[in-house]
This record gives sequence, structure tokens and C-alpha cells, in this order.
Amino acid sequence: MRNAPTILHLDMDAFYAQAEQASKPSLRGKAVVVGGLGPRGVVATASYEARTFGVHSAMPMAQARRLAPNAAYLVPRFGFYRSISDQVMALLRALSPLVEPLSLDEAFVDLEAGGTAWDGESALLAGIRLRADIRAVTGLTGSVGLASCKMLAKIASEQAKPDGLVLIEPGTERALLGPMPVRTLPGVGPATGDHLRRAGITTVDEIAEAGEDELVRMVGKAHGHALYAMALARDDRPVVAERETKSVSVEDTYDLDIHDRVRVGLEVRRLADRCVRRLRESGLSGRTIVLKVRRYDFSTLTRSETLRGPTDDPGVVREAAARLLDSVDTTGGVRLLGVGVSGLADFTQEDLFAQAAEERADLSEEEVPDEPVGEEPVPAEHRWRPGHDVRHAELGHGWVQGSGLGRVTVRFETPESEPGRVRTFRVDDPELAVAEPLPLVRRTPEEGDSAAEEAAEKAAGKAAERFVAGEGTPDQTESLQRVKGV
Ligand code: DCP
Ligand code: MG
Repeated sequence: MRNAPTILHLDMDAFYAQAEQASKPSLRGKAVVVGGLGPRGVVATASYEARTFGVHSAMPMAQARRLAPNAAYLVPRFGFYRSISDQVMALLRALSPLVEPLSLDEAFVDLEAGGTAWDGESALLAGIRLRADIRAVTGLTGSVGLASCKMLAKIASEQAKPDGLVLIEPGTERALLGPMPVRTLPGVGPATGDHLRRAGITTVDEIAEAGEDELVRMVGKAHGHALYAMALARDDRPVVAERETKSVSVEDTYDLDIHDRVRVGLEVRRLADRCVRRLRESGLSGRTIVLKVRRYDFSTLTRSETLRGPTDDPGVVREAAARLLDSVDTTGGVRLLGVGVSGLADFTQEDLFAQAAEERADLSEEEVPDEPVGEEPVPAEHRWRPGHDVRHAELGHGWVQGSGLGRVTVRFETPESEPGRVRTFRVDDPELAVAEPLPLVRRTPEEGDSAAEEAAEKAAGKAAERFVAGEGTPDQTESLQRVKGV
């Protein structure tokens, strides 16, 4: 661990929902839920307004609708979120070559490696400036944590939410972490939390008191050691831009082709378990599960499935591999089978004992492409997905508020307009077409690309001066208090 808070963790606030609110003026300040709207749909995220009703990520959509019947329900637009993510990641890469993205809206940055910060003050300035830059370039807010290691930087950004910044002074880590609930530690999800609670352990201090041997007995070797180190705020993991190990995989070639489908299934299951063992031995987890099948005629197929977050749960990997196997024809026999995991991370972001069923529910929604693809003409009523952009030949740009019974309701507004009006059309109205999302921050040709950045620079400079001077606008004062409070 270093002795300056130069590891930065950024996490955008209610990312998908905030992007939708920025894109649709009528939804600003309102409860917005983004997720799968099908019968097995789950919530991807909820705006902070919707969270006050108890709606949260991974909740079944039906439950969300009961809690917040008046919220706006939208399907995700991954392409749109990805383009915003690209803008954010570019701003991070301007700070350091060591940027480690964890998902579309979250990344670690080693400010010291980039020469951007070397002590508390320079790190704080970089964090303030980054938040202003993100705001200027994307129009959205993100929260920043600064600390001497990755684990605490992430805890700090969580505390800063929404729209804040928290810096954890080196030396205060253990005192800060000690009274926190065990769930604060990365990798401790509901199942591990229960496990520990049954043993009378509810705080991080109690984990430390239990001692390493006891933890290893409780949760196994790899996780026990990791848990103990984390409870002592020991975290030496470097920020890594590119991982050297790209994947962990195992495979077996069979002397005699396997014909029996049940036996193929059992082999895949065994390989999945072996692969997870290898993964865990290296202290890794991964997001993408890969199945390799070489058939009797030497034709080799690979199939892969990407989960929402990294896992090292044997149940999750087994189930994903089994699903992938379902899509492969093995009549005629197989000579080789392999299971691999790529998209690696240091450890699971969610739960050490992540629940397979939950992951699967998320996955079914995430796999839906932004727009239906394929050769088949799309039936008119399926073209209008709630939340997606459209263009009307006369009325201009809008988005689908809902559709059904041969009708589609469109709200005509753009990121820069006032909240717009609603009009209803027939689903096959020739004047209506699917459209691309509009940029959230428009740059006029005279201003050029640098205008937003310049504005950000000014804002950041001012905020920094105010911090040093100890005064500020109510907003800044609040976030500065949070900085000082820790
Ligand atoms: N996401 C998802 N399914 C989940 C969790 C998240 O599809 N179970 C998606 C939607 C989120 C995005 O990933 O907007 C980022 O995830 P975060 O955990 O960072 O959550 P948010 O950014 O939505 O909210 P927060 O302000 O708590 O970070
Ligand atoms: Mg987020």
C-alpha cells in the first residue's frame, strides 16, 4: 500500500437511468427504471428517485412495478451507454496510462503512475477536476473515491454517492473500515454475509478478530485469506490496464469419441469445476464463459456467454457451460471438450457464493441486442421498444413511451428541449422511423471539441480554489464536508 491517496475509483451515478433522464427531459427528477420488460425481466438500474420506493438492481421487474407503479419503465440501450462510457474512459486515460475498467461505468485509475497526483492535495484536485470534466463532456454525474488502495478507493466512491467525492486519508483506513458491516468488503455478498452472521460476525473488525485460521475454516482457503487481508485494510493489488492472463481454461481430448449426450454433459460439468478451481487458485474471477467442442469430424466450435459481473462460482460457470452446450449439436460424437473463463478480474465483485439463478435472470435480458437483428423483416409492433428514439417526418425527434394494440405513443423531446408532448400513431405509420440517440452534450461548430473541456477546466479550477480557501457553493460545501468528514 502506498502512503498517498492516489488510487482513484470512479463510478457513474445510476448510470443507465441517468443517461435516460439526460436524454429525455420529461423524466428528469422522476422515478425511472431500466431493465428487461419481459416476464422474466429484472431491473438493471433505477434512478435515485425510484430507489426511494425500494427499487434496486437485480430485482424482478414485477416487484419493481408493484413498488413504483408510476415510474417510467424503459429497456436498456446498450449502444448509447457504451458511447457515453467511451467518453468517460477517454477522460480517465488522459489522467494515467493505468486505467482498469470494471464495467461500462466504473474504473480504477492509478493517478501516481500517470504523474497526475503524488499526494493528498494533488489527488483531490485531480478528482474534483475529473468530475467537472465528466459533467462537461457527457452531461452526467459520477462519484469519485480516492484512497491508498483499490478496495478503499471503491468504498470511498460508494460513500460519495450520488454526485460526490470522498478522499480517505492514508493512516485512517482501519479505523474507518472497522465498524463497517461485513458487506462493505468486496466479495462479501448476501450469502457470505449470512454465513458470517451465523458465526456472530457482523462488522469488519469482527472479521479481523476472528483470525485468519477461523476464516479459512469458514469460507475456504482462497477466500479466507483474502477476507482477512481485506479486513485489515491490506490491499496491494495494482491497477492493471491490460491483464497478462487473458483467460483460464481447461480441456480434455478423449481417446474414443463420446456419443452419449448425458456423458458429454457430465464431462462439461467436470471441466467447469476444474476451470473454476484453476481460476480460484490464481485468485481470479471472470465474466465470459467459453465452451469449446471438437466434433468427430474435427470441426471445432466455440460458444461463449458473458455475465453481468465476474464470477468464480462453480454453479454459475457450470450452468453457463451447460447452456452453451445446449446450442451445440454433438450427434456423431465429440473428441475434445474445453471450458474457459475470460474477462478476468481480481475477485468477484458481487458475492463469493453468487447465486446462479440470479445471474441467469440478468443474463437473459442483457443478451437482447439493441435493435432486432437478422434478415427477417421486423413486425411493425416490435420496432417500437419503450425508451428508444424515433423520428417523425414532421414532428421531429422523440422516443417511444409505449406501444400496444396497433398503436405507438411517442414523446417529442430532445436532450436540449423542454419536456415534450405526447402523440399517438399507428404502429405502421410511414412517417415514423427508428432513430439514433442524440448526443447529450451538443457542441456547436464554432466552439469545437475543446469547448466543453475548457468549461470543465474553469469549473475545476474554481472548485479547487474554493476548497483550498475553505468556502464554496452549497453543493460543493456539502461534498467537501464529506471529504473532510472521512
Ligand atoms: N447493471 C445491470 N445489472 C445489475 C447492476 C448494474 O445491468 N445488477 C448496469 C446498470 C447500471 C450499470 O450497470 O446503471 C452500472 O452499475 P452500478 O452498480 O454502478 O449501478 P448504477 O450506476 O446504476 O448506480 P450507482 O449510482 O449505485 O452506481
Ligand atoms: Mg454506477
